[in-house]
Amino acid sequence: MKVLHIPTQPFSDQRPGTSGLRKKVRVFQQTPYLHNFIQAICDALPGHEGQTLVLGGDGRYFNREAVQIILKMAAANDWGRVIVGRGGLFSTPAVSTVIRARHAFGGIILSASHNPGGPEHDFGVKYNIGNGGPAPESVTEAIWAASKVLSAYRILDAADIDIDHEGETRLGAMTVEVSNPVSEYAALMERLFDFNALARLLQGPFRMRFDALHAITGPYAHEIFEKRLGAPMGTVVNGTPLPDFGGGHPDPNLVYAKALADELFSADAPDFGAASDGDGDRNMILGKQFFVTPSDSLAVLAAQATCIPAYGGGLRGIARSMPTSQAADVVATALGIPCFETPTGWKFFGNLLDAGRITFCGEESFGTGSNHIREKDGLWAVLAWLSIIAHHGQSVAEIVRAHWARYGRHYYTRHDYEELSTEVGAQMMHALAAQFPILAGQTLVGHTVESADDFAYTDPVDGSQSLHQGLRMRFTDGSRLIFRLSGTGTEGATLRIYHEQYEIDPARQQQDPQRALRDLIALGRGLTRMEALTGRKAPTVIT
Ligand code: VG1
Ligand code: CO
Repeated sequence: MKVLHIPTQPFSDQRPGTSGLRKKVRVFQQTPYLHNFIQAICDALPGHEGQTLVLGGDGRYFNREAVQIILKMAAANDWGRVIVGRGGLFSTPAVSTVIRARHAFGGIILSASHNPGGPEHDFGVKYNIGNGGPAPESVTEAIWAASKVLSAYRILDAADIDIDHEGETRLGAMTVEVSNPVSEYAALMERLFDFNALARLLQGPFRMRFDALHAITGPYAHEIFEKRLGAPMGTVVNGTPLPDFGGGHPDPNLVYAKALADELFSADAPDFGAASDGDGDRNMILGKQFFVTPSDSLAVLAAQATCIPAYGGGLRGIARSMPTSQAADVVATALGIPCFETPTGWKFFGNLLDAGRITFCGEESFGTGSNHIREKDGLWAVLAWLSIIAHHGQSVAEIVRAHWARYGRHYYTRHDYEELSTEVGAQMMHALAAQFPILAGQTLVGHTVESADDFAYTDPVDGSQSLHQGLRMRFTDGSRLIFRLSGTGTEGATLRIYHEQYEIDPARQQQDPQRALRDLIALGRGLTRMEALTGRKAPTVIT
């Protein structure tokens, strides 16, 4: 088999965003768009020769074709072994698990996560490093730099490989190992959680519904909840991964997981509901007629961590992304452990986890995780919640209300304005930043501005700096209003506005967040001049 050196021209838009490179499927389908990016990854990784790469994706449209191209390019770029999930499938947390368990050099995840799939929608490629986590900015910037100076890519002239049967084959000098995408991950979950206690819960009168939204967690959820824990068949719905996710957004929130939300808010609701996203790293937690905001979820899990065997010794520290509410900070203070505030994106947690400075971390965007891997982990969060429910014998609502009564409630909502024009998005951020220096000390809608700044982060472990990570306003009463542009979209710009307000009085903790936060919401719209500039009267998505 011959290694072909195919001449190519660089593309100018291959800079990875918050989580890998995401583009429309039709962009990736145009040879050599994917080829160039894969070559850039290989070029940016000195020392990968002879090493192991883990490869798989969330099953979205173009997954299988991309796997074949990457296998042939990996062989031509001297990787020693590729561990590919059967059918080309792996969830993001499973890739992280396998990288760590097999001491791989890194992994490639094919997913655009919660973005929709299908010929008209999105595809993505993400590189993870040897700790199992998303490549840090130093690596993503090196990949981008490599993509700009490509003159050729290398690919083996070979037939497609059978990726549907487990076992080993050779591709040139490289070994291809087709492996069960679920087993290593499920085994890790069995080590972390008390599966006997969880089985007792799920085999009793307790009723649970897990909606895999036709994305990657279906096979994992069937195996863990129904097979290993003995939950009744039918506990997991939409469990077969489909290339277009059945036409929906594989995004676990009240808007896109509407069928699940409707069921949990119905008269005959099950006790517990959960969903995850395209690549299985996000989670949404619902109780009977009750929605848990992701920021609260992190705080509750941290406060209750010792209910779970793997965390029985307590937590070293907690980290949250900057726009995530400060509910976790209050718990950290009570526990006497540090709490870190990082920029948005899981890659910023990697160093803190590796250094043993944190045990749990999370993001307001339905992401929660721990030091068991280096990615957020949807099913882990579900198992953690079930463990707490089993331990206390209380409902989700009772657990969260008791948490608020003890630590205070952080009312929280995020409003997304999707598909603005890139120019308008940039203009709004620019105009906001220009107002910021004069805001401190002013009283707006009843809140006095304590500080207003452009968030810059210095990694406490390696000292690396990341600038312009979002515009944040902090008020003297602890409220916050934050603005940032999304780094995962593929069309125009998405502006996210995050609102947070602290309520210590239990008598005032049962309001609808949209109502409790209405003044801050109006302020955010006013400061961005949303309606004047875009005509938009309401956000596209509220979470
Ligand atoms: C969004 C979320 C962020 C998350 C990222 C990747 O990024 O806000 O918290 O880490 O998606 O999640 P952005 O830049 O669009 O706000 V996933 O599940 O799409 O890998
Ligand atoms: Co995801």
